[in-house]
Amino acid sequence: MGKIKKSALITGITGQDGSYLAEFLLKKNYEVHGVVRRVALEDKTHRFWRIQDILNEIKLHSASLESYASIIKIIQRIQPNEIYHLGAQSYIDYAFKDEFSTLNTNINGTHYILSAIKDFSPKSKFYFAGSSEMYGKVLEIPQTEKTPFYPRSIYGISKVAGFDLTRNYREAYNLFCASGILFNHESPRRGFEFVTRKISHAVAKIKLGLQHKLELGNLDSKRDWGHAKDYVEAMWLILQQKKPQDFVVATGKQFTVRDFAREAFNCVNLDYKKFVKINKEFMRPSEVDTLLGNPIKAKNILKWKPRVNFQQLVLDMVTSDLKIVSKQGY
Ligand code: NDP
Ligand code: GDR
Repeated sequence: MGKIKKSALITGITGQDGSYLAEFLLKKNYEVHGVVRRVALEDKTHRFWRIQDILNEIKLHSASLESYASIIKIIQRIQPNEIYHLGAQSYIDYAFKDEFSTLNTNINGTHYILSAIKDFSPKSKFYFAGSSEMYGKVLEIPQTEKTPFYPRSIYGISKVAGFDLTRNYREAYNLFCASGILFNHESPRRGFEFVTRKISHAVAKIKLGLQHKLELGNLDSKRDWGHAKDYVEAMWLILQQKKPQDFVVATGKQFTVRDFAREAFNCVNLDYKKFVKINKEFMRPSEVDTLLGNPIKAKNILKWKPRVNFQQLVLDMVTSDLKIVSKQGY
């Protein structure tokens, strides 16, 4: 008799991380389930671009993170071994513009899933997508699992609440609930609204003569950037531990937005200074100036380390966008 397959449920499976995680788990022979919004099911071509190649291998369920009833139904029916809660309103600039729905989706969505696990599937292991944005106006450099949080946006506040809920369900109900505190991670599948993809996509268009300038906000902001493919492996490792614990997942190296732009333009032998213009519209009301993680705990306990460095990440994104723009013309 063959080994029984492990099952995993991913919220946010249509997003950058969800799509890489689904591929990673399929390779490990998991039965992969994904939660998607009903609107996504109605517009598969646009909404499923990241999971197009694996659509036949995964099972999709429509539910809303705003509806406890819809979440219960899925968790009760599947009783997955592992639940990766990645679904969230994740774009910080947008969170400033629509605070209420960001809080509603990110906090209630997390609470609904935890509560459904407690009542209907207490053996499911739960992963929460925590974020370096929780450190916000950093109180220590570099940031570790012990650094206090000081969020600077509604998004950051919602993630601190999700992190606290996760810890509370772990401690109060003895469930396997753990958070990864992931620093920025990017890839050719990054959404176009985030600064790295905005840059790599613009570089491709400028190189091909389809765009002439790139408008950005704060070029001095510093981030610890890794590759999403490496980071989804850390999520899985966190749920393979004997006991649930929280981990910082980062590269331990820091670069500015300017460095990213310089490197991306260098990939196509252009000078970023000739194309990048500052537009105050892209500045935030309260900025997170600097983020730098210390991934030593992940290194020692999870035996995890990033494989892709900053230069390789930038090259991967620019190369991919050059191919896409050459083919599609935009
Ligand atoms: P994306 O923005 O690429 O994906 C977000 C996912 O959440 C999408 O599948 C989206 O679905 C879904 N979603 C958004 N709002 C709702 C909603 N109201 N109801 C149901 N689903 C919803 O994010 P990433 O893949 O980059 O990030 C994954 C998670 O990790 C997020 O929680 C993010 O906050 C967190 N994180 C990300 C980091 C990063 O650098 N990438 C760093 C630290 C944390 P749809 O396609 O239908 O819009
Ligand atoms: P971030 O990512 O806010 O760190 O959140 P983003 O790429 O949006 O911003 C990074 C930094 O770049 C500066 N910046 C600009 N940002 C955007 N989007 N557009 C611009 O034109 C621009 N110019 C400068 C920003 O001010 C900021 O300092 C990401 C998300 O994935 C979150 O969900 C996740 O939790 C964190 O990373 C860790």
